[in-house]
Amino acid sequence: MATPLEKWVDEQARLTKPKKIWWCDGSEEEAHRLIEIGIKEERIAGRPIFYELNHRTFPNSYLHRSHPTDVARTEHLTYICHPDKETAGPNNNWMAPKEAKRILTKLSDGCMRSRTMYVLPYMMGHPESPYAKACVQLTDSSYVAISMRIMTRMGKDLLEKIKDSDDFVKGLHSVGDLDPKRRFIIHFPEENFVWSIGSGYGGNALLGKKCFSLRIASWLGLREGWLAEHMVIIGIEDPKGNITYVTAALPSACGKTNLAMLESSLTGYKVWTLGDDIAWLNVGPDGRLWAINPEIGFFGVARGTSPKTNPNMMKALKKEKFYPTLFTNTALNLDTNEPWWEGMDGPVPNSIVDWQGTPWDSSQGTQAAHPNSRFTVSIYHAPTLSSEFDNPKGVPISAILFGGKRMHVKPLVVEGFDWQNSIFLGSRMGSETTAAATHEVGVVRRDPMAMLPFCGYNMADYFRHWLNIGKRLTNPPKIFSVNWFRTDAQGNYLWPGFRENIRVLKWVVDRVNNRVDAARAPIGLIPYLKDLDLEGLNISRENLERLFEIDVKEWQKEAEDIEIFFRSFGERMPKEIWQELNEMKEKLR
Ligand code: GTP
Ligand code: SPV
Ligand code: MN
Repeated sequence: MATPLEKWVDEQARLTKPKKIWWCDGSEEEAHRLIEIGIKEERIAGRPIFYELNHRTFPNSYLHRSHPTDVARTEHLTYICHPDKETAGPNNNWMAPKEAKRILTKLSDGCMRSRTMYVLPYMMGHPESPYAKACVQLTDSSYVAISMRIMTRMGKDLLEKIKDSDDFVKGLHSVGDLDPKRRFIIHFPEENFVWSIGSGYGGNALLGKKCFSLRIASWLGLREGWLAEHMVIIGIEDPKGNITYVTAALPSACGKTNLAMLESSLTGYKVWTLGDDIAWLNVGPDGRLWAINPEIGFFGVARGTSPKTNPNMMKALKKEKFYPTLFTNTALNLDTNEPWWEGMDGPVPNSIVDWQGTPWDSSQGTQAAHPNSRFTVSIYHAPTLSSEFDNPKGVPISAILFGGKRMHVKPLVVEGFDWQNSIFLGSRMGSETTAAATHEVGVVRRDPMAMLPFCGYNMADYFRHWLNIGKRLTNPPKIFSVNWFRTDAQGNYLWPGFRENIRVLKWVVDRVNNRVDAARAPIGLIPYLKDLDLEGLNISRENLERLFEIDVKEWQKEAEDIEIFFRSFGERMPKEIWQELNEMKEKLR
């Protein structure tokens, strides 16, 4: 008798018609075999999947070049198919599930012909964690199979676990013909099912990541009483050796990976890494919020990563290792066979091909590495990995940061007055769009809790859910907004950022431990400058004051924009959030 899993795989194979089915066991030998296939056999649009890089300087590393139209998440092709549109909300694209299946069935008919279907059994979360979830993804891309092995706990043990059960999250993925006109990333939350066709790019194709661990998981969290969030998890160690655990939500390409691996500029302080992209938050029996990272890898932005901005990531990328590391759409230094990108530091090498393999020189005025070029690397290679990383229970969270990329308006750091006010603070976040998704870059859009593209249901219900979670927390974390990106009139960043962000984290830890007071402003609690540790930092008094300036006119405009956004949710928007907005407007008057 076939198990539900075998039956499901068989059905998908009858539709997609692969030449062969390969059940992956997650072993090291298998990873090497898949890389070999990607170098020598498999082709996408006539090109190899992988090119071997210089293993002396970048051990076990491979370059992948994607189709030029397939370089970022495509939010306009991403749908959440609840039975009714209202449940998906104005924050999501919606199609009736039946209609979506009709379209996808047609597109998928024979889509794996002459290709291999890889069956990937994997776990999001530590297998012993009560919060972990079992999943299976089918894909016809060896790049996706290898990436999933780096990013998730993949292995055949899971098949033992699933056995006769139907309780696993399903993902069906095919690169199709990579034509954006035939590209869809479609979620069926009621069925724990994601169906993606036409893209091989990270967030579109590694279905354990944004598709399951945020969009589907956020919906599971609503029903089961927990939260799936676009968050970093870090431990901040102080000079006495005490560790405070903090999560931080920042939109895509706004600094999570950098924050997660921050190398402190303050002596005695150290940041330990637990995650750089996704956190699942549960209310513990102690009334605290506990966080696990369901992933075990980084899919990080390459451009701008350097020994100066993120020395710990550079070490992870260059580490001697058995897990392969992938570079996607970076440039290549032909003299050394090393990956290269803008912002890597040092002189520009002489002989470069760009992310598409075309000869490049800096006078051309084009980009050598794609702005959204990325690396895929195991978290176990991070020199800053927390000793709690594999703790199935996770870590207790004392503070949550909500951030965004704002050249204007937003102070460096602001604390919410209380839980309700803090949920308003999270819901009013906005950020400039980045190259992580295909849209115009640099436009401010509302991005509550950095979850706009990832919340698998109506965001009004999501705000209500956050409010409800607060009622169950007897010892809630404090909540802050942060903005590393405020600029002066010339467009220069006012705050040095990166390793200096530890100074903001230190203030956060001091607030958590009630060591310092804060000033009451209309928009929240602001640090007294005397409480910020600025020892050894070269920053003018003027810049510092501008970092915390609250321009009433700008904020009134901001409030209008927030109001327009909230109105889009109609009657569903919690009245508590409206009340907070109205109070803020009153105070700004
Ligand atoms: P996703 O992987 O897309 O979710 O993004 P992420 O939030 O992990 O982004 P990442 O840390 O890779 O940030 C990428 C961009 O933010 C790069 O352009 C960095 O240079 C920039 N960045 C990160 N931290 C800082 C900072 O403190 N100050 C400034 N000015 N830029 C920063
Ligand atoms: C993001 O875009 O927020 C990422 C990269 O972390 S992706 O996996 O493509 O979603
Ligand atoms: Mn992300």
